[in-house]
Amino acid sequence: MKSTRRQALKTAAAPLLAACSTRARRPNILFIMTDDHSTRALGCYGNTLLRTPHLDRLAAEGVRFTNAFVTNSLCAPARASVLTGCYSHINGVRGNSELANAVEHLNPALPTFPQLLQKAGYRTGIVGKWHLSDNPTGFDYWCVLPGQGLYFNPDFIDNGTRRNFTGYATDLTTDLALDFLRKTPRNQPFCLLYQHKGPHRPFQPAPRHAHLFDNVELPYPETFNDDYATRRMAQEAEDMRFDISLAPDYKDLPTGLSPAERKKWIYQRFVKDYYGAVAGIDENLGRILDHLDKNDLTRDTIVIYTTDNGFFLGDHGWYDKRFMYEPSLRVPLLIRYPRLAAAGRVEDHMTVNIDYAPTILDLAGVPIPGMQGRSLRPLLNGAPPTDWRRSIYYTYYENSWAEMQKGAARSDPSFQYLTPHRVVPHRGVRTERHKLIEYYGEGDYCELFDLQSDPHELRNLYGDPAQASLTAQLRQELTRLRAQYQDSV
Ligand SMILES: [Ca+2]
Repeated sequence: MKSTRRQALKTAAAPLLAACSTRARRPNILFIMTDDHSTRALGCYGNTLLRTPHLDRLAAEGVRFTNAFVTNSLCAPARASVLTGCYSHINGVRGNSELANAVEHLNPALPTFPQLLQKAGYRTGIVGKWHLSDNPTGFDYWCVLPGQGLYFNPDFIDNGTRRNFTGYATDLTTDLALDFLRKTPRNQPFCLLYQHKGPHRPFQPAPRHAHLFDNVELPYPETFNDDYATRRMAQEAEDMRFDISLAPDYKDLPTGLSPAERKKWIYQRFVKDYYGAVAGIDENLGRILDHLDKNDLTRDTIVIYTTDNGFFLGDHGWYDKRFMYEPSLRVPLLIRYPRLAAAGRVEDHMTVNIDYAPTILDLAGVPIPGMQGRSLRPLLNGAPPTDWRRSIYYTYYENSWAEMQKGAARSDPSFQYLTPHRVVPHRGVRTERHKLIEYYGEGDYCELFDLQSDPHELRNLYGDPAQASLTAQLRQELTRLRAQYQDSV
């Protein structure tokens, strides 16, 4: 009854809104998030083999961010940070909770940007990957994959009811998105979260994209044969290595290969499947952009493209994410909004995924509640303020956090279980040039990198007397950021 009345009021107000000048027009929001999309796998970020014409179009018509980072490089926590504009210790989601039977809930006291937009009269929807333990709230329409979901013939939870769909998840998610767009009244602004499962592993490209690279030997990252010298935690992370942990996944792995040949064989298969999944995303993005064009929505729709976390696509001989190292910390970020942002600009200022919620609210003209991120509006219109952040704060916990608080040792078998890929929880600070990482419970073991002279983070400088002053400065900055973000643990 209440929603019917609200709807009636919205409908009655619509002609008045339409009569306002274009300046008062509220933009539509199309927030596109994929899963584990490395910046190395987009044409507009420098990949010359994988074609991503529609992502490249967004970059050419919008702003491409070169220093976009995440708070906590993992699926569920990243999604919680995006929705709330807050770090994990504030929003309540530190890990992928299904792994530990310790379900973490999004802090209900925190508003999310879809909830606020819905209250402000937007038609809100989410389709595809959700990956939080609670059902979506703040959406007029939601149809999401349960957990990670499947690539082929997946179930979706359609406004609370589980239904099976026939087809490929990336195509189906796009069908749902287009359906939402078609059903949105022209006089009502929309906010759609269009979130793909892909390219999360195990990758399964659509059959039409499964053989794009059959006759190509893909190049290897510069750090493919990293020996992990000077980085003890990297050395311990064996469950992320192409040469150790992935072999059981490939039943058709040829016999008789040397260890080096086997590692390369697995890499080729892995990345080709990954690229195939990305090709499906790009192709489907084209369907969405076409719809905006054909319905005269392009100028008034803010399109944001990003992913939940970065990914080691062979960097350091690894797959997966979690570490604060650059390939995992860094994400693609493209924002197109013709009414505000000049086409084709490249923006180097540092952004964090807690910025998206305040940005969207700001551009929609909705007051921003106490969120920890900052609106990217001044970066979009090419007028960065002099006090823009010069450093970012990062934390990674996974599900071991509760166990660590109880005093569990890292050698405890249960603890190992609770830390998939054996990445030790850590936190750190990254400035424009340096990075300091502290590993929880590891005493005076830390890592310090000079990103200018060592962009691949191969030489840990921590403990070098020549770096004492720099280390002290970075520690001070880390302390300042922890106070700013109210992280007292
Ligand atoms: Ca992810």
